[in-house]
Amino acid sequence: MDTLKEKFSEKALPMAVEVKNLIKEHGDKKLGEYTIAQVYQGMKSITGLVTETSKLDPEEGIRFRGYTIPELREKLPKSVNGGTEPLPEGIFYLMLVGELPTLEDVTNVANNWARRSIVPKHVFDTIDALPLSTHPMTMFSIGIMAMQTESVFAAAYKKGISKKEYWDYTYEDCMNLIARLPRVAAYIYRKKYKNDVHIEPDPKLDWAANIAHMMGYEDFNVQRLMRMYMTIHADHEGGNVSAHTTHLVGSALSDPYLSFAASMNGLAGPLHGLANQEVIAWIMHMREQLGGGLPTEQQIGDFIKKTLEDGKVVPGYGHAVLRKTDPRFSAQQDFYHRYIAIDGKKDDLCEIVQTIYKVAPPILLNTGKIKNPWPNVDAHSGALLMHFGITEFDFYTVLFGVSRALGVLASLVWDRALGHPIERPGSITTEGIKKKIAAMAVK
Ligand code: HAX
Repeated sequence: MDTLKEKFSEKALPMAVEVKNLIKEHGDKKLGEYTIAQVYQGMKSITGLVTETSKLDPEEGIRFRGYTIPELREKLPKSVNGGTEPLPEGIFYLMLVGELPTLEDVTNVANNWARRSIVPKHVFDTIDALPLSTHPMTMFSIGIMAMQTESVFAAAYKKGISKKEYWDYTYEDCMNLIARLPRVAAYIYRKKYKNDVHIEPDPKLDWAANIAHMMGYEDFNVQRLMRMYMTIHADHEGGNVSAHTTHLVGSALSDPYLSFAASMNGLAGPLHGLANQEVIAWIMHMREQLGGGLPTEQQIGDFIKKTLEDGKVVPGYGHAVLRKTDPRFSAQQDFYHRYIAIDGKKDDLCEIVQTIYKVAPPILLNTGKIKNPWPNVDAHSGALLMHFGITEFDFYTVLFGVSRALGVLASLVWDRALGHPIERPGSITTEGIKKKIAAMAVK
């Protein structure tokens, strides 16, 4: 058994017993009540899931196992080659076992993933069979599905295994999948945008730096960005579409490949992960309409108002849970000011992102209906990638997906270890709701 798996089993297996007892002793206690509006409007704020890896506070933002993003940028181990941003191997370790890793722990995870990183040829052949015009997220999801042939969980289940062993095979699948995703993502990138000329992984590089390398970017600042990007996008508690889908599909004992591919189809929606591509498309459209150059505050304000008048959403703004500026947005702003906007240098697109941040919130607030007028993670990420020459913005959600694997797959291993059952919430018809309202009026 590898050291991480051993450490996980030492934590998770006693906790599985504890959770069973907790349900037995306290299972009938109430956690809350909910309203008709919540049932119609996406179950917002109804606590209906247990997720161990992270917790989202509406005012403060995400905490991974209790640590905020600024704390993690400081405390997680960095690359020994002059790294200043956390290695994503570290946040995976933290989410999986609940402890801050040492540099040695992180190196062990990196070596573990490197050993598992070979992608079978038929996965590339499957992607190659798609028209080049296929959206990168569709290619990504199909690539993950093609890899399902490798599922050790599915193979073991077919042979017949005890429930007690589910987590073990799930762990193997999740580790293999995380190890292989960078290669699949980079393959899609090079196939679509770089004449189908591919770059082999560099065994000396860490997981995130290897993504940059295989995409064709060797600049140290791109490695730095990729490490931060992969860390901050990793998890956002359990109810968001990608995390919840992994959990839901996994609850049917679908293996991690099936569960994760399903979640990527959710991440590909414009109200979720695709918003990072939409933000850049929206800004480009605005600049095009204005004939190029740096738009003024007034022009940006007018464009936001026009977007709203046209019945469209302003991408990168709003959130189903957050009610303040997303700390993932602030981390990226900090990255811009720390590494790009130095010695009098400026980046036009990043500057526009800062101006939108000034102008958009009061306009959105003024609509009287948007609950969160502040930027989310997607408002900034594309501008940083564009700065470093990664201009193919319909690819951005794939990068988000590679990072999101860290959180949702760590959670899936926990789901299997804690023996979470199949998910099956109840539903009601509008007729049924009307009857309940009538009955309440009589009382
Ligand atoms: N622009 C215009 N209208 C918006 C808006 C925005 N940025 N955010 C919310 N609204 C609207 C909603 O569409 C809704 O309108 P209707 O009543 O006419 O249906 C109303 O305001 C109330 O919505 P809400 O309660 O504030 O927001 P929701 O929880 O329903 O939705 C969303 C949250 C993130 C989907 C929403 O804010 C949105 O569409 N934002 C733009 C897209 C985006 O940036 N998505 C990425 C979110 C973060 C993420 O998951 N990243 O992966």
